[in-house]
Parts: sequence; C-alpha cells; structure tokens
Amino acid sequence: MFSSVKEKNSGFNFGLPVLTTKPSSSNGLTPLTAAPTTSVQPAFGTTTLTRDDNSEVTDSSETREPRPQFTFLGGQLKLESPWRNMDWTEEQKTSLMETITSYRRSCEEVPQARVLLLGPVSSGKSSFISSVQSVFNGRVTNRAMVGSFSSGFTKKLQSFNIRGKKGEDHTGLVLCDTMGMSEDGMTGLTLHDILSVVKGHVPEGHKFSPDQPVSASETVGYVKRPSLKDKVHCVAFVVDASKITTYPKGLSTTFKQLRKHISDLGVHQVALLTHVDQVCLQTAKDVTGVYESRTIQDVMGKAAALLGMSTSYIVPVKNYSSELDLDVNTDVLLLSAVDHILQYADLYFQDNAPQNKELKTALDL
Ligand SMILES: Nc1nc2c(ncn2[C@@H]2O[C@H](COP(=O)(O)OP(=O)(O)OP(=O)(O)O)[C@@H](O)[C@H]2O)c(=O)[nH]1
Ligand SMILES: [Mg+2]
Repeated sequence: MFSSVKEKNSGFNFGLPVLTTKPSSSNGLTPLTAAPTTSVQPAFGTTTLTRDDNSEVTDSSETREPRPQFTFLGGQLKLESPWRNMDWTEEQKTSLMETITSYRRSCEEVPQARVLLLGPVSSGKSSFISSVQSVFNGRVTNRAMVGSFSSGFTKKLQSFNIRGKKGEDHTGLVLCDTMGMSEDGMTGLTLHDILSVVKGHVPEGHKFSPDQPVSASETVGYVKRPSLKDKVHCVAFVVDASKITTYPKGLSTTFKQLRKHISDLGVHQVALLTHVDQVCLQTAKDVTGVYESRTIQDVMGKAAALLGMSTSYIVPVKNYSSELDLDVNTDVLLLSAVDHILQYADLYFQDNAPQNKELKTALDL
C-alpha cells in the first residue's frame, strides 16, 4: 500500500523538470516546427527536426514560426504497403459500431467496462472521449470539455457512458477522464492518486489536487471497499504524436513506473497515439494513409519506447478538433481504437470475474 504523503515525496509524484514550450496556437494546433525552449534534454536523442531532404532545421526563426507545419516528414513518406490492414468503408464503420454497441463483459456482475484515460496534459484524452461520443451521436459534439490551456484543463474524475446510436442503450463501455499527468511535477496527477482511481477508491467527480492526496479520511465519498464494478478494468495511455520527441526525459520513467504498478493490479494497458494529423501532412489530408506513413510508423516506435510497451498495444488516432462534420475514415480509426481497448478490458474480466476465478482455481488445483 502507498501512504499518501510519503508516496508524494518518494519520487512518484512525477517530479519532472520544467519544460517551457511555446504555447499552442489559438486553434489548439501545436506547431510541429516549434522547437521548445527547454531546460531539460529531450527524451530522445533524435529531436532534431529535418526537412523532406533530411537537412536539419537550425534557423531559430524557422524553429519558432508555426509555419510550415510538416517539416519533419521523412524523404520517403509513403510505405509500399500499409503495415496494418484496415477496411475504410461505411460498412466497416457500421460493423465496428455494432460490435461496440453489443459488447458484453464476460462477467455478469459488472454492467460496464471502465476504461481510464491517462496521459500528459493536452494529449487529447477528453478529445478522444468527445470524438467517440460524436461518432455514436452522428455529429461532432464536445461533451467531454476539451481544453486548450497548457496548464491542463480537466481537473476531475469524470466517467462517460458511451451511448449507442441515437435512441439505443448505453454500450458496455465507460470512458473515465482524468486530470493530465504533469510534466513539471507540480500540478498533475500523482502516482498515488492514479492508483487510487484504478483500485476504485475515488468517487465520481472528485477534484484532484496534488496538495491533497486521495485518502480514506480526507476524501469525501472515498470508496473504502470497491467492488469489481468500481475498479478500472483497462488503462489507455494517451500521448501526442507531435510531442513525442519533446516530452521531458522523466516522462518515460514515470510511464514505466506506472505500468509496473498498474500491471501488478492485473489491469491491462493499451495506448492511443493522438494528433497523427499533425505529424504527417498526407494523413491530415486523408486519414486512410495512416498505416502507409513512414513518419507515423517512426513516431509509433518512439511512442513504444516512451511508454515501454510494444507497438502492438498502440493505435494511432485522429481526434475531432476543429472539424464540424464527421468523416467516415476518421470514424473507422476512432472505432478501431475503441475495439482495441475493449479487447484488453475483456482480458481483465476473463481473469477476475468470480466465476472465472473459481474455474481458474479449480484448474490450478
Ligand atoms: N489536430 C489535432 N488536435 C487534437 C487532437 N486531439 C486533441 N487535439 C487538440 O489538443 C488540445 C488538447 O486536447 P484535450 O482533449 O483537451 O487534451 P486533454 O488530454 O484532455 O488535456 P487535459 O485535460 O488538460 O489534461 C485541444 O485543443 C484539442 O482540440 C488530434 O488528434 N488532432
Ligand atoms: Mg481533458
């Protein structure tokens, strides 16, 4: 067990150095060419931005200006064949929506799979929830309070029942939004608070504060004995493709610590790589090219290293940010991500449902 205050001071409070990046532009887009003014070494040794001809971007005015947005596209942008196969059709969208709507846990006691989205500030957690809701609503809406402040927008634990198509019941999925993990160690979620959420102790609507760790005595509505339905059944890490090379060095260590503790609780983890439209011009124009983009394949590899997980757990996503209308290809990518998440959530139920546990014990004897 973690004692709240002790843990806060034990190196788990994401004590990461301050990163002073140029703020996002007002439309929420983070200019790719903005080389951050940073007081720390970047997470990877490959932060140098290059043009199509692979020459380095060295001119400071070039690195500060938000234009052009896609300077680090590799020489050969398009792979000969996609490295994952996707069916970009209206039929596939319908089929994925039906699969998700009819998803039922392999555990009768739990009405819905609770999936926690975790990631740095502004990585696109709330946007993912809004985007998925938009697909099922049939129009772009912003229900999950997407923000644009670099200090972080979401402060509370908020659970969103994903509803099936209009008029239909809830799907078997609840997406839980949280405060962003801080990059400066001062304002974001602590490891202690994250694990309290995963274990099911944190009440809905709890407002996180790094100064007030979640505790049985201090937190109003603290769930002392969480049941299976209160717990988190899958964690989806959310990282921003356009920031992969500039996230602070300590973030990788933080992810690895987190992954270890979450794995110890028997909870499977996947990851969403958002903002793919901001690292590849071709994908921004046409999302069906996402698995043919050498740049995105490269960023996926970097995300895998950052998170300490295989790329097979990671899916690229383009959230709705400035669009007013749905696009079938964007929907297919978003729904595939939900389908991917549900497969790992179900593993939790297979391992932890009482009837399966009894069976497992019998087989082990
Ligand atoms: N272009 C683009 N913009 C995105 C994408 N996902 C999110 N955004 C934008 O990124 C900004 C931050 O998104 P949020 O969804 O608020 O991020 P968050 O992780 O919930 O942030 P906090 O709650 O502050 O931790 C918003 O301006 C979004 O519109 C994406 O896939 N592509
Ligand atoms: Mg948010």
